[in-house]
Amino acid sequence: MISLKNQIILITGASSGIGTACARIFAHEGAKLILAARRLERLQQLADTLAKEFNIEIHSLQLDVRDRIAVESAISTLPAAWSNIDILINNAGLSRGLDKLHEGDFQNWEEMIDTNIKGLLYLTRYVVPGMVSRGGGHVVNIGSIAGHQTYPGGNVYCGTKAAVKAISEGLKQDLLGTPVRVTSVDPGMVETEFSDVRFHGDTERANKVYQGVTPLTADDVADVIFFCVTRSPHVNINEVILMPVDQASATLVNRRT
Ligand code: NDP
Ligand code: 8X3
Repeated sequence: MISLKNQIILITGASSGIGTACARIFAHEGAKLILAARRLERLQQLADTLAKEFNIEIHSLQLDVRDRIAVESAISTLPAAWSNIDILINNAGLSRGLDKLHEGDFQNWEEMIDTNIKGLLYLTRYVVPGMVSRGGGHVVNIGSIAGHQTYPGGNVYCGTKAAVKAISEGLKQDLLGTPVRVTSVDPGMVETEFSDVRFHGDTERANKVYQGVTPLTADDVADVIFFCVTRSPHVNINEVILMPVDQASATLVNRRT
């Protein structure tokens, strides 16, 4: 197992859910964290808590990953002590709506495509060259079971996560001959703000997603990501699918109520 002490880890979407859980598990190991998301206040609160609890350094970045120029500027203007990113966790992402494709909302589509695909590409494009030239690094993309199996109403979200799967595979191929590692971590149902965001704040509808099942927690996913990034440097975990015991596929869920 490799140590994460003083490793520089950039986590997108660190203000909630899986991103926050990753920040906590890496902070516990003494990593130096760059936390990125749009909600700066939340990032700062998290940074204050983790810095005090684990005595580590944290750099917060208010960033909308959909804005290519902002991503370029954020990465190119990192202070020298933060610029050699060792691990990139491409976690920022969202679903919007569950409409049939032929009734879909264009704004929802654009938000998902711009965040889940283009945002992930921008971060990768601006961070990975440094990893290649320094001779080491690891990119972890958060995909989904939705990238492997499509479900009714999932159309565009599932398409974005299928794209993440293809992009992860392509990046691994393009980095062959370098020591840079690429992993896709693809969860099933995880209870976070995900469904609240999908249903635009309709909490009652969001809560129904997790009714009668024991979903994964954000910590469960962070634990798997931690495992992937701490393997020996010659080991690349290409892809991990994890889901709750109560879930067998994107559509097959055992509900007790
Ligand atoms: P949350 O809604 O709890 O967290 C999503 C995070 O993404 C937030 O921190 C949000 O921050 C950030 N984000 C969204 N849009 C942007 C943007 N344009 N720029 C920067 N940050 C952004 O959901 P999860 O933790 O569940 O989601 C994390 C990842 O896991 C996503 O890629 C999701 O698709 C994936 N996933 C989730 C599953 C689940 O069941 N929950 C299952 C499989 C995969 P802010 O709003 O402050 O910008
Ligand atoms: C999130 C899991 O099944 O809601 O990617 O699409 S699912």
